[in-house]
Amino acid sequence: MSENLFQRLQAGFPDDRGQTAIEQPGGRSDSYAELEAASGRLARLLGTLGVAPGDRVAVQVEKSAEALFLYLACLRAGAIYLPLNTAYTPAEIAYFLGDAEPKVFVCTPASEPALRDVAAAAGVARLLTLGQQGDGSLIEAARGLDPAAGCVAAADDDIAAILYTSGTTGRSKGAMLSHGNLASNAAALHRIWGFRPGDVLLHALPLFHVHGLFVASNTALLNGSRIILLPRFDVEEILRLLPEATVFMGVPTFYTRLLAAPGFGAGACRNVRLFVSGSAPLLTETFEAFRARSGHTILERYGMTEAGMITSNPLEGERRAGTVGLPLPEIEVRIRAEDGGAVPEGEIGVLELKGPNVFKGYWRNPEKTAEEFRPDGFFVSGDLARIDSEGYVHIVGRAKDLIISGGYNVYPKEIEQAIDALPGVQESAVIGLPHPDFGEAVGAVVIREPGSTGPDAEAVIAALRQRLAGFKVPKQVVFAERLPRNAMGKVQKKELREAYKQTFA
Ligand code: MCA
Ligand code: AMP
Repeated sequence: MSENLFQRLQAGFPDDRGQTAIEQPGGRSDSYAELEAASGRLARLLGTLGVAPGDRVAVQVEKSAEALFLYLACLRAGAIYLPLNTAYTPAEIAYFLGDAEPKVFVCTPASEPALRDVAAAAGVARLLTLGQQGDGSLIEAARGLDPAAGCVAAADDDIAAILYTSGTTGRSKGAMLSHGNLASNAAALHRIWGFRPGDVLLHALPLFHVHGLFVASNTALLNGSRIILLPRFDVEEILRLLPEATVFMGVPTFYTRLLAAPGFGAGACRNVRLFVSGSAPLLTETFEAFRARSGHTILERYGMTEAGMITSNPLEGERRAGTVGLPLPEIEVRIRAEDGGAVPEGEIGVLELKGPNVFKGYWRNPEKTAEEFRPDGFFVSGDLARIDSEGYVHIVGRAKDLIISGGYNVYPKEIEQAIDALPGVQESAVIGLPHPDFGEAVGAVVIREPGSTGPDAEAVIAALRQRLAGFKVPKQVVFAERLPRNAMGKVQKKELREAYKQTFA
């Protein structure tokens, strides 16, 4: 079946469109009728701005109902939605705009002065603003437009969204996700996680990544659920609102922070039927502590930007600590050696996968796309895994040099390049170190040029802050005489991780 993702979601909206779709605590509530009308007006607006199917609409805004409506409007108009982390600096935004060439860029009213020139330099035709309270020029411009915008036809292969994901080379690549990719994943999760009438989602994840935008929002919309939309993760707010929810999704940091809150316990979870964790490894210790404290067994699942969700622990049946469960329906998963060769059953290798969820390739980067697929169409995840005798997948590490900090991915290469460019620095190695709050935190080992006395750690951090999103800036910078290398000259990051593993203990 080939249909616009919006229409597929719409098929799950409640018959009574007066029911609540989005509730913003302390703010407005919008019904499903309002969600349809608001996204319709925005879709019309995109049309009047000359946005045609396939044109990109880049968006860097705070979380709000309107941000979700804008996503839905892009689907309806056949435009490609391109969400960007609010932490990105203007220098980072310049790269994304230059690469994606969006027709429209929506930013916050507060960041507009800093981004006006950046957008103009990238040739963006229209810069609009959207504030967290639904203020800004975007909503102004859509006011009074006909809400009955309809929905353009979309084939399964038509691109619905581009999500940038960094790479081992230090350059971000835009993963092109089609209507079919997103629809199949939403339908599969909706089914296997047993979404049912009356489910209420407490939504605390950001809306610019797969987890908050597709996994959480698409499944809840497909269910016609009430979504309690929090602007950000805030423990006090979660404790206050959790009793109203039946489903909660988060990165492991959400769960460790809940466990650190004295007020958290079974009472707060009394109506919850499902806690989902993903985006980073959930420690067995967190899994067990959460079960003991709340009486709930967290359901851990595994995914990536290029493929949405890939495996999940079962809703019914055993949810095993330290595993990410079984492949989703219609998704094939296998373990291969790094060179693509076979590995004995049960042994560790690189996880490869194939299915209707797998993306269409990297935006304007066919070479990189080709590198990540095997000739028989399997996508190479870059994650090291093994599959046990009962089919449960265990993610045991990463073949790619990647740090996951509080659910955000940081590619060391990008940070190393920024450090190496600083005067007085000869080279650097960026590593992930165990961190009690973020799981892993970014650390940098810096080698100064011979005879150079600077920069010091503060200067490195201050310089990086100018260019890079805050979550990428090292939480610790140390200096060394040289980097450990193997016979091939490759930096031995494992050795460095071992040497500095107590840094945040
Ligand atoms: C914020 N900071 C961080 C992080 N977040 N540092 C390291 N890692 C982080 N994740 C820094 C800021 O730069 C700032 O530093 C200081 O912490 C306070 O910022 P604030 O925004 O107030 O922090 P927070 O509200 O405590 O945020 C922590 C958080 C957030 C709630 C865990 O990072 C978060 O929502 N993470 C979820 C990420 C996510 O959705 N991932 C899914 C990706 P300073 O003060 O020094 O400037 S999708 C994915 O991975 C795949 C597909 C999958 O499987 O889901
Ligand atoms: P992203 O590039 O943001 O899409 O992040 C995808 C990566 O997050 C995957 O390739 C994994 O390395 C990691 N990941 C996601 N879920 C899990 C999980 N449950 N356990 C371990 N790693 C995970």
